[in-house]
Amino acid sequence: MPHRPQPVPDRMARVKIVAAEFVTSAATAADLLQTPLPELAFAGRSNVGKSSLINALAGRTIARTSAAPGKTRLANYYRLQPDRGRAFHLVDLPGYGYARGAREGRAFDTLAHEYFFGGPAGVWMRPAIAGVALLVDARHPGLDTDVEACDWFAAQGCALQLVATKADKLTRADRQRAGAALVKAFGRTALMTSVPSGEGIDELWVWIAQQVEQWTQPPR
Ligand SMILES: Nc1nc2c(ncn2[C@@H]2O[C@H](COP(=O)(O)OP(=O)(O)O)[C@@H](O)[C@H]2O)c(=O)[nH]1
Ligand SMILES: [Mg+2]
Repeated sequence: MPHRPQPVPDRMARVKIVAAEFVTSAATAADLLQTPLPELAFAGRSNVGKSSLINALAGRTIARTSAAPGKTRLANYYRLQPDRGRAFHLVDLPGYGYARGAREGRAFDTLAHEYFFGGPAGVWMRPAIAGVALLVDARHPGLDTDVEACDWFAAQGCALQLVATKADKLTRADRQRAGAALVKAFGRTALMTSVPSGEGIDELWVWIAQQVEQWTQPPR
């Protein structure tokens, strides 16, 4: 089915990225950055397409992608400067749930928890977080690990966007079924995206730009 782009508000449409670069990888809480920039965190299972989506959003290759799951056990920071508005960080959180109960799942739990609550007191939500995009594979709606992650992020009270990836792999019939299954499993609508067709990229930009715009730097 050819992808028909949804209309997006003119003001936000077609964000141009004037600079995009990899900043650093954090393996432990001590490596997590403390900067004055707002952060958009990308979470999801290994191989769901986080790095590919970050490259599509950036309009260039800044994140390493891999057909073999389970490579990223780090939080990777990318700095993006849109043509309008402030610069921000995209934070690619470690993939989770590839092998249940395996080391990777625990690494996600630890680093994601520290990412959210890593302050000296260990009780505040990282003030830099402007929003979380939770990526789920459109072909596998409602996996336990994804639903658990969604509930966990929602409970932290941050702006959360559910993003379904690899929509190009669905037939028209599968697509309708997947959309309904996603709503049933997560209780929210997922934004359908595809890197090869470009579906959903502008819409995701609209959401990101809104979160970055609405974010206010917390008092120090
Ligand atoms: N067909 C299709 N493949 C995708 C899409 N996004 C990612 N992939 C593929 O899925 C694999 C994992 O992607 P990657 O971005 O490395 O996943 P990550 O582990 O979540 O960072 C790679 O082989 C990508 O080429 C998509 O939208 N459509
Ligand atoms: Mg990756």
